[in-house]
Amino acid sequence: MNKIVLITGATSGIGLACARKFAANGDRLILTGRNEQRLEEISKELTAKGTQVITLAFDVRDREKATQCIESLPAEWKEIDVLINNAGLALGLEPEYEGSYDDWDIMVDTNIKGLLTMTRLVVPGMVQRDRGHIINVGSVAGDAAYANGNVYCATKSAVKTITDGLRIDVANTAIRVTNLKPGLVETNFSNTRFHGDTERAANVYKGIKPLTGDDIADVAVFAANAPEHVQIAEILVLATHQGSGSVIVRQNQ
Ligand code: 8X3
Repeated sequence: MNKIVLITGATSGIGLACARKFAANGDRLILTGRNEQRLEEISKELTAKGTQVITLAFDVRDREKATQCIESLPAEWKEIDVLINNAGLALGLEPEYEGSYDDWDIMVDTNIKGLLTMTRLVVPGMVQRDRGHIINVGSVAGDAAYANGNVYCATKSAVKTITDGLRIDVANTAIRVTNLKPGLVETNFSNTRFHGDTERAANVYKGIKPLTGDDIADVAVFAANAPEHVQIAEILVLATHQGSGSVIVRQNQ
């Protein structure tokens, strides 16, 4: 059935891949992100292929703007079937005792508090309708800390607990809650983590075939389209030569 899917952080990486895959699946999309121009370009691309798209430009850290944007949706678009809490980022990869306060604030405000804001804004309607699905993009980084990952790993660990908590709190409804945990995915992720140091970012994917945003989006589409009695509670998706968050076996190195 044609669903209304809201994707945060839809302008790049896993979010953009989800936008394209859910569009191809015949769904209607509400795409959110900070970059209004990119949102418009993506909307044009998908609209040209027959997808109905609404774009909302806001930063999930801005609770007031997020609230206004969700409230501004036309009545029929407010009936969101799938919320994909994808907006999130890693900033920095250094020992915890040397980390940047600013990087920490941005990660906590986006990965944890932004996800909570979107949940708080969208899920009450789902509860009222007794229908819906929340897919939170967690990470293998949330399963166990890896060297220098400290605060980023902690935010993804929080995503796991917040996702589990929500699943428990809506277990009396038909709403499903999924923690989708990617491993090594080649997107802008490392470039952002290293504050634009492209060489350092490229090294992350050297000697291993990483996952793509499409690989993760395929899994999101699968989870969202599972039969109604099937709740994909948690999925860990790793690159084949990745054993865990910290074990990556590189070829020809
Ligand atoms: C992204 C996966 O292993 O680079 O969350 O932290 S990892």
